[in-house]
Amino acid sequence: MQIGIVCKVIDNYGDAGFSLRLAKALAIKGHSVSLFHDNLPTFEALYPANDVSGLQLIDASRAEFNADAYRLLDLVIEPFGTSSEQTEYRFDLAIKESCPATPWLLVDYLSSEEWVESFHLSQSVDPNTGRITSYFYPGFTDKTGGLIHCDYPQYLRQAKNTAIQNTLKVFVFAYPNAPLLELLQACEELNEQGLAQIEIGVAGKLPRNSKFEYATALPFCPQSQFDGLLAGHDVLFVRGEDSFVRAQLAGKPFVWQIYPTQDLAHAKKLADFFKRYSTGLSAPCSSALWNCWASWNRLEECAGFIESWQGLQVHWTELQAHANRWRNELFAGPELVKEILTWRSGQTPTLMEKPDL
Ligand code: TRH
Repeated sequence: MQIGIVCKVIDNYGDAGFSLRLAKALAIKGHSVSLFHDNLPTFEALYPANDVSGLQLIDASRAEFNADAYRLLDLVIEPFGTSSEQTEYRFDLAIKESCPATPWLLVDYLSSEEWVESFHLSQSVDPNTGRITSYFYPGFTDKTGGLIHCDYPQYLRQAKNTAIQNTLKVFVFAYPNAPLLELLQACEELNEQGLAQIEIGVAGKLPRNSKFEYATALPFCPQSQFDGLLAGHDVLFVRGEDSFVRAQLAGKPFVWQIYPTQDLAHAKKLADFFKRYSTGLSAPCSSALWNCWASWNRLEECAGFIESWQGLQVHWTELQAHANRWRNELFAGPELVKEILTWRSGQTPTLMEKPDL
């Protein structure tokens, strides 16, 4: 098939990171994929090699972009519905106009809230044009679209994650409002008191004017190396959506910093996911982990981060075993790329239908 992916980059790396992962996976399955975007520097950071055959990145913010050249698309995927007024270039509208009969699939943000099951694969009709948009919800249950895991490297999938020994290697990818300084100070103290041996790798910069013997600033790596980077650590502080999923596929204990929203909806989403994830943990371990997540996200009415982090140190063995179980469940669960292709195969064929669908 010829597949278009419409990616508007609102902020950070998540929109681009998810779209790129999806595009690469579809191209590797033999489809011809055009990834339309409006932020070249972000894609250059994530995908400097530009080496997946069948995948073409198209900067649709350039004046010479001509949507008419893409009339033959068999499917258009729009991750996150980012084609809203939030963004400047409405190339999504131009593509919509160019291929009016092509199935249009809007892939929403990942959530473990229950309502996503009933909205998954629902449709809406534009009253002006009659155009149908279908809605796809990634998720953690069989009634959702699942997660992208077909691209998880085989050599890492086979690696056994055993109990953490000697040095605890911590990876941190966080938003600027996270209590990073507290984490660094707490680890420094634990190390100096001989209570632990912790090393920390921070994606991005270390706090200004700080000197931490055990912490290193990590440069941004291409997305193709990201799973390897995570697998080289024992505990993962991740954020947003894509790194959050990859930490789970890595099968490591993790602390999730959710993308904060002004209406504070993120607090409920964090709690909903935690409830699902923590099932099967002992009560003391679950409560220690939640304290750490809540304080890392600076939720109201939670203990300080230093105290929470110290409280977590006795639980690594249980958390590691749990992370392995959870990862196996995810690998056995629905796979997003496959789900999208299955859905597309059930759609009314367009005039341009290709036999290889
Ligand atoms: O960058 P993010 O905070 O993205 C966010 C979220 O997706 C959020 O939900 C969304 O609303 C907002 O963007 C617009 O975090 P996320 O989702 O983990 O995306 C980061 C991507 O960057 C992911 O694909 C992994 C990749 N990455 C690398 O390839 N190399 C690196 O060194 C690092 C740190 C990340």
